[in-house]
Amino acid sequence: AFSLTQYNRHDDINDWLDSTASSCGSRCSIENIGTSTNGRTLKVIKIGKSSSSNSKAIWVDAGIHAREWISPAASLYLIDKLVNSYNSDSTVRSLVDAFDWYILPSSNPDGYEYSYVYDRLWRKTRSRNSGSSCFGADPNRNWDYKWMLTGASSNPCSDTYAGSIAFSEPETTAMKDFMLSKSSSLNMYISIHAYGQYILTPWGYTEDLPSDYNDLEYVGNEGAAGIRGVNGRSFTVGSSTRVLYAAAGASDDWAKAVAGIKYSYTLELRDTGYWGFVLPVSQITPACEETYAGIVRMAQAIM
Ligand code: 0X9
Ligand code: ZN
Repeated sequence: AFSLTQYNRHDDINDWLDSTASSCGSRCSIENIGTSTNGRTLKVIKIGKSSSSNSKAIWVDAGIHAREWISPAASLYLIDKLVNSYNSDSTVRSLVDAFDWYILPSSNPDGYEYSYVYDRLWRKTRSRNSGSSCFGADPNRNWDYKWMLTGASSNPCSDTYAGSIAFSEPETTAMKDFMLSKSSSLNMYISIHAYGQYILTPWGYTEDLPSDYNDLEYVGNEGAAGIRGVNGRSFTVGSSTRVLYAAAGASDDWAKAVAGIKYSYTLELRDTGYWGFVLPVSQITPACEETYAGIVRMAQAIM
């Protein structure tokens, strides 16, 4: 059964998205943006002032990497807040009135279910690779911007296998097609991952910084301040290459360079390695609360 305080199965997440959207009336709608390799539906919930379109929009995806279970959980908490606190919370009301929110909580459902049932530390998708007995590509090395330039592998058995070609995976293809269809309104891209406690900006393919890096850093610092205010956790703000490592073909670089979304971020949620990917259930709520506060501050900063 679905619960915001547990790690949920993919089908339960999608059922909850449908029921949440129908309970929120004209402020919400559901779009099925594609199908995973093994036939699971990629469901985006749109939350905004009305069924008509806002001129500004924010995209949030979660669960690109299968084992990072806190990521879908944090996106569901965000959805619950935006939908169910609209009438009681003036912050929520202003954010829903100002932006269309497009949120995809389960971006790699085959990998997520595989990590749930067979291998807790599975990272990639579950597509077949011709000529190899290893499955899957890294959906965060599969995007068509500087694809395979650095920090990615051409070995299908590697955890950072970039795929046979860019957008070889139906999951990344569905995401990019949808994002391109909304790109004129999207102002911010947020991809939720774990772990390490970072707010990462482009670029991940080079040590060079984007020309508007100061703007991205300012909004990132606002997010980190929002997070710190909840439980005191420190998140490091900086470009992926400079504060983490170089890795090309990731969604954030594509969102900025190709879709033209100025404010593009990868959030690496808690912790810093004690539990790592296997974050205990007891930390779901505090992690979701701090992530929510960070995203609120980032959205307010670009309003
Ligand atoms: O390596 C990744 O894909 C991300 N870290 S994770 O531990 N969740 O796998 C970081 C991606 C940062 N962005 C770029 N390198 N462009
Ligand atoms: Zn990740």
